[in-house]
Amino acid sequence: MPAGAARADNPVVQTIYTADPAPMVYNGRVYLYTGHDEDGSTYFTMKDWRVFSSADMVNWTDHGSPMSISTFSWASQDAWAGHTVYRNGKFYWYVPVKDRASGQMAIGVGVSTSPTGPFSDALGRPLVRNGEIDPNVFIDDDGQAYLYWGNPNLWYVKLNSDMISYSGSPTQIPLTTAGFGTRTGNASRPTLYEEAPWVYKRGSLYYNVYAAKCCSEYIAYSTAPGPTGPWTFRGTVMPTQGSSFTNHPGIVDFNGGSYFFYHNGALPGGGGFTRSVAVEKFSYNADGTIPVMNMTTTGAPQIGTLNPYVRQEAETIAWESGVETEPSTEGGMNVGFIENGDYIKVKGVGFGSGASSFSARVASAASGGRIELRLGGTGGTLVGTCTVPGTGGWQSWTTVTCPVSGATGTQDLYLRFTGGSGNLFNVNWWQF
Ligand SMILES: [Ca+2]
Ligand SMILES: [Ca+2]
Repeated sequence: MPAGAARADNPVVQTIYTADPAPMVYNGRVYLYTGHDEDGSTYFTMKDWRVFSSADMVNWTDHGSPMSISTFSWASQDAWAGHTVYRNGKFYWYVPVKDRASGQMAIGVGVSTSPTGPFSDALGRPLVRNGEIDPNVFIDDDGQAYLYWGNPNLWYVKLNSDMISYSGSPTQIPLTTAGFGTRTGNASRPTLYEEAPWVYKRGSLYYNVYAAKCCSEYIAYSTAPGPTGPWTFRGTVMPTQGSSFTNHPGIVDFNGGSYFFYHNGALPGGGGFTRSVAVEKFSYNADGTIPVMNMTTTGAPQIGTLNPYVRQEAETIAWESGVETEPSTEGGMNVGFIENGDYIKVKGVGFGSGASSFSARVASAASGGRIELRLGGTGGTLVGTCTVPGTGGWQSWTTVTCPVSGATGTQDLYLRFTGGSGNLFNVNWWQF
């Protein structure tokens, strides 16, 4: 990371490349479901999906990969853009994957009783298969659920209340220029609709936000008086920006604000096949239209502060340099691949009248190192240093504790890791 990037909060995740955001609000948190571009990818080489969550929109907890291509025994590849919804105590994750038998793209459904999974195949076969992608589910006020999907067409079908079967037949939404704008120079694609529908209702108005034109894509939207139309083209949400030739929308309201998720190629090594999810906060105009937004490195403002006096996962990160995450034998994820000079930024930590000690759950198959606790930057005020010993294994966990002084008020906390060469130690969680 360049030094200036430490002040940035977009993209949301820096440990891996993420794409195709699908945010979902549940029980006081935003759960962010994404795809995962492999490092160095030169195509949409995607093998698993990822989940992150946040209560404050800036510090995001990594929940790892609770669903992959191997979840669907009938699928061969292409863990592409999905969408998760909650209904009747279960979480349903609709995803496009390649059906091995037919070679066609199809829509599968993962199901779990937890928003972070693990997810299993709800059907053992595709829910629907017509070679098109990008599923999105909307549950209307009357309880009727709709599955939308499609590229190059736009389809919907009415889901039954079990969310894994449907009534009637898949139906095309007419792609008219009145509904979806006019594309020039492509006789087979006369409207701007390209892919990635995101349908929701606000007041009495139905919105469909989608990737427009190609390539490069931008984000446009249409509105309608009902869930199946007739749609009216409303214009641009986000212009073509950000060095990825695709984009993908996801919109939620959370804690009184509205948030627009998208992706770009903003991380080092980023591009059209190595994308990263980002987020902007916005306000609807008085007439219900969506303002035009630009990609920023600032991201959304923080909601409240992070409480350092309860256990916080090490994989709860606003920004980082050099670290990665992996599944922990103690459950959830841990931070690993920590080398000298790597750091984690945790934004807006509410120390209040002051902290007196810091504990961390650590493991090291090497000889350990040190965790420097700094405020405001990697070179900021040092308020404590914890020494991590070798523990005999990368998953052999112990808790270390060290004194802290001078940590008061609300601060950006930097966990700066120091030591010798190579990987130093892992961290599962911490608490002041
Ligand atoms: Ca590293
Ligand atoms: Ca953890």
